[in-house]
Amino acid sequence: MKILIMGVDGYIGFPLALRLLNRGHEVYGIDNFITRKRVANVNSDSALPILSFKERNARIKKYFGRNVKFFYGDATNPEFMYRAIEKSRPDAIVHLAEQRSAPYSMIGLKEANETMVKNITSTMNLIYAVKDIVPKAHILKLGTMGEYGTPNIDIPEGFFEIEYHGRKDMLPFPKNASSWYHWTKVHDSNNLMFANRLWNLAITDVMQGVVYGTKTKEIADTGLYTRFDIDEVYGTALNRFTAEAILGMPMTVYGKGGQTRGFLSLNDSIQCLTLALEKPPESGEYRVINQFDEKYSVGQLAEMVQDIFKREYGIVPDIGHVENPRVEREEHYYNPEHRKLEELGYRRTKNIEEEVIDAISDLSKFRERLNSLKETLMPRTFWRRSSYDYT
Ligand code: USQ
Repeated sequence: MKILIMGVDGYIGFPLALRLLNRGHEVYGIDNFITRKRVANVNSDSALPILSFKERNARIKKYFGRNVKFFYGDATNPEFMYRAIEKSRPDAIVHLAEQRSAPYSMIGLKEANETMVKNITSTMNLIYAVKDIVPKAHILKLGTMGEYGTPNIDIPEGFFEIEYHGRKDMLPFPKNASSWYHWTKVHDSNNLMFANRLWNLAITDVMQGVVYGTKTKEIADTGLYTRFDIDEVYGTALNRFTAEAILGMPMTVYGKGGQTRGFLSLNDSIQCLTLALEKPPESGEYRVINQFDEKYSVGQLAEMVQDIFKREYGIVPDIGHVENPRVEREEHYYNPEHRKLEELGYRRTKNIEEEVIDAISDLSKFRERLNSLKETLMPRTFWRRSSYDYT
């Protein structure tokens, strides 16, 4: 299959390219390296060293015999998107090219607007370019489990049957996100659903949980590492806890720590995306997949990291309960369904503890680098303080 990955330089995009090449697909990629710039702007960097994309692509050639056919450009530029789709004429496009940090979107009005405009525009550009150039292509769009929020009832995969005043219908499950970033994904989902109704586009909207880990089976040497962010803006819960414990710093559990989410290892996220590509929806179908493996509260994850350190290294890292910078429920019901991936053939590769041990081993090779990121760990982006910065 010919597959175009938007955001091929990112945490998920890069290892996805390796997997797809490994499975014999022809891989095209788009990126404008904005994540590298945005992370540098908050005085941070990937905790694992990563090469420039040019160097990475040379390394890919060495291991896979072929490399990614790369287009440098911005997915929010419609001319660029049309050109890239026209030149690649893909069978499927994976859209991973959005601003992906909830805290970044909550820094202030500038960042909120940037996230709104860029995320929604890139998806609209993709929709129109596919409709006009390759209307049979499969759009695989990365949404988030955070679109649903934390309702006090079970969460279905996209749609549910509801009865109201004696009549029934199958309707989209109500969305209730808790950052501007997560709301952009809700708006994208609405736009994709409508595009499907208008033009019969084949779409998979992936509601992905929080991804953790450093490894996939194709990451054969340090030159193929994917980025790994641990700062308060770009790092996510379990990856941050792992790095904090290595550094001997208290793990930053926000508030009561009862916030429960769906989690998935990087390797299994790549497995799921590959399955969705190789088993596409019917022509004209809008398919929603809840993509996570197991649910945990952040408090449980910190305890798990603590147990691993105690057992494997005889060290007991602290769990620090810090003031929660976010506006979210800290204790709540959480029961999302996730059957579709198993129906497609998904099976977990390693358990969560094995993945964390692998991550500790990778990160420990770069202690100095980790040390240099210490200052970026404590939360500084407080949801309620978000405002317009005049400077
Ligand atoms: N949290 C902590 N301590 C930390 C970091 C986070 O307790 O040091 C808590 C947060 O308060 C939140 C939960 O962990 O309750 C998840 O936060 P996160 O930063 O790990 O993940 P989130 O902001 O939700 O966003 C991440 C990705 C995003 C993706 C989303 C999937 O950055 O791109 O869409 O996970 S999900 O959470 O299922 O919506």
